[in-house]
Amino acid sequence: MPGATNGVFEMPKTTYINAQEGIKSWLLTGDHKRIAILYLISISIFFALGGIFAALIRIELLTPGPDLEAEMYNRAFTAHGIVMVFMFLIPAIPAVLGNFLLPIMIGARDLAFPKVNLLSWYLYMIGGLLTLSAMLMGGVDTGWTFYTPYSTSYSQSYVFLTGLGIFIMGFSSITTGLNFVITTHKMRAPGMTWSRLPLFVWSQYATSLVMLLGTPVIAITVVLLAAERVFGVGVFNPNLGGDPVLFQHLFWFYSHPAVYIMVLPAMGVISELIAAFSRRRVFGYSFVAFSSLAIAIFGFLVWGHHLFVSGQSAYAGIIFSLLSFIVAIPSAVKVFNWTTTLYKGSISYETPMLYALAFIGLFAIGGLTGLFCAALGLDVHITDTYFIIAHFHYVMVGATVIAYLGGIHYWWPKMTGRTYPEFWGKLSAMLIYVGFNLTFFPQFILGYLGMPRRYHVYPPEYQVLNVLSTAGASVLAIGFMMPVFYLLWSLKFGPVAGPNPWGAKGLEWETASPPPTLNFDATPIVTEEAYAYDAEAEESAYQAALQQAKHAK
Ligand code: HEM
Ligand SMILES: [Cu+2]
Repeated sequence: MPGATNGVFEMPKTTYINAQEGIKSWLLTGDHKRIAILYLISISIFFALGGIFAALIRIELLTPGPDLEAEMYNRAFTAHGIVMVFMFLIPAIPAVLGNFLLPIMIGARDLAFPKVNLLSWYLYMIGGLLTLSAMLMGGVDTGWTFYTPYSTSYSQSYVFLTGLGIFIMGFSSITTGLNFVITTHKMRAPGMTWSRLPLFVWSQYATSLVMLLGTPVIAITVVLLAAERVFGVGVFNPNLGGDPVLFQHLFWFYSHPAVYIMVLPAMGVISELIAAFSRRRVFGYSFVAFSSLAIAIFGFLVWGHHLFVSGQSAYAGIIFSLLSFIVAIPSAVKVFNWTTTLYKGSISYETPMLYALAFIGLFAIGGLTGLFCAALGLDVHITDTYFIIAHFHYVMVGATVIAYLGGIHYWWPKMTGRTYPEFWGKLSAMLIYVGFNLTFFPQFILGYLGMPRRYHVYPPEYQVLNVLSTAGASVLAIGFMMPVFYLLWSLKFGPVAGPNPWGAKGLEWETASPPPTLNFDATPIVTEEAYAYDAEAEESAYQAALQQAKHAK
């Protein structure tokens, strides 16, 4: 609302939101900020849908006996996995926060190819709606991993249509990656050198490389799957002369790097939050920046740790085990650097910071249990159990979703021009933290005790832990729903934020909230390092000393 005021700040008159009016101006926009909002809306809807499938799973597992039919259960967990991975986790941070912030953070007016950016949203929607229509027609029962030959020769479900949807969404990921890489190379403002880039931009850059190099592999894998399923071309089915393990290699050659597509942007968000709320430059900036690239590169060398029990050679197993330990090092470097940044920082505990601190703890658990899985001998016992489920939920929810929400809360005032009520923000962050741990920690124990994944019935001795998990999921669901209400409320009633409500560093805080269509009134010229909080603190200490000296005279 132009002209609205909270007594301190006024809403800017023209912003990217009201620059043009009507639905059409949104659906045909080239503005990266508007496209980010389109993604935000669609991704939130898909997240809710994935949540409904999760609820079905947790309700089934509340009791040892069957509630749903086995067939139905298979379709529910498959739908949950596909929606959450391909329609939420992979696009979430890059497409919403990356789209909105990357150009602003480097001082550019937009991405390099605004129309391609819009195209990538359409590809995402077309692919997503195809996948969704397959679900409405009856869904898929293969699991999100589509293992062959079941998926190509036996499954009676909508594998092809779902695969087509994922194939198309893949191109959305590729075009976004391309846009980000070129924008980061070509469109930085004067003075915005590589060593001054915010760490969020570095992480988006590394993620984009993985998107560009990895996604074509999943695309071709889906094509091969379709060729075998539809035309009977023997690629994966041994009866037709194919090799089923080949599918696992191809699938994980993409899908392991894909877990870094999900977590690298999250790490980028956390670097921003930790710096802003401890008022310090991120410790070891260049280590944090380069560890993103290291993760992107090493992430391509460890896919075989998903094949430890597939019959791959023992030597391959040993090497993949070793390499998997190595890929954890750059992640550990980041955790070390964030923790060190907190040391002697002047920390404040606003909502986004609660998410950042939650991230550090939960990602540590997720990453360390990754090492359990990476240990060849141990993984033979825990593979395909609830231990794996717990591991990857700690990283995908505990890290990625938490960072996404932290980022949404941090940049919400920038995106909308208004602030939300801190009390509700903090309360929901805490409910999410408690609910999340209650849901997923018991699953480590269940898996260690031998409960396999993907079954709809289980022996009664597993029930107590499953009840805890379902109870936790209910708390988690409430925590996730709360922001929908208070964020929507804030759009109309929230106090006007002003350009820099957190007093944070970074070009995005130097322009209006919400920003104008071209982001800045004049191209910014960058003269300082990223997160120059220390310089500011030194300057004010110097000024204070000067004042004192004057008084002493
Ligand atoms: C710290 C480094 C990590 C290591 C060493 C690691 C290791 C592993 C290993 C060895 C497995 C296979 C276990 C099995 O199936 O028997 C696994 C599964 C998995 N991990 Fe991780 N992981 C790490 C980080 C992550 C991250 C950051 C994510 C996601 C953001 C992730 C997501 C997954 C998923 C989705 C699966 C299981 C997929 C499935 O079978 O459905 N991991 N991890
Ligand atoms: Cu992996």
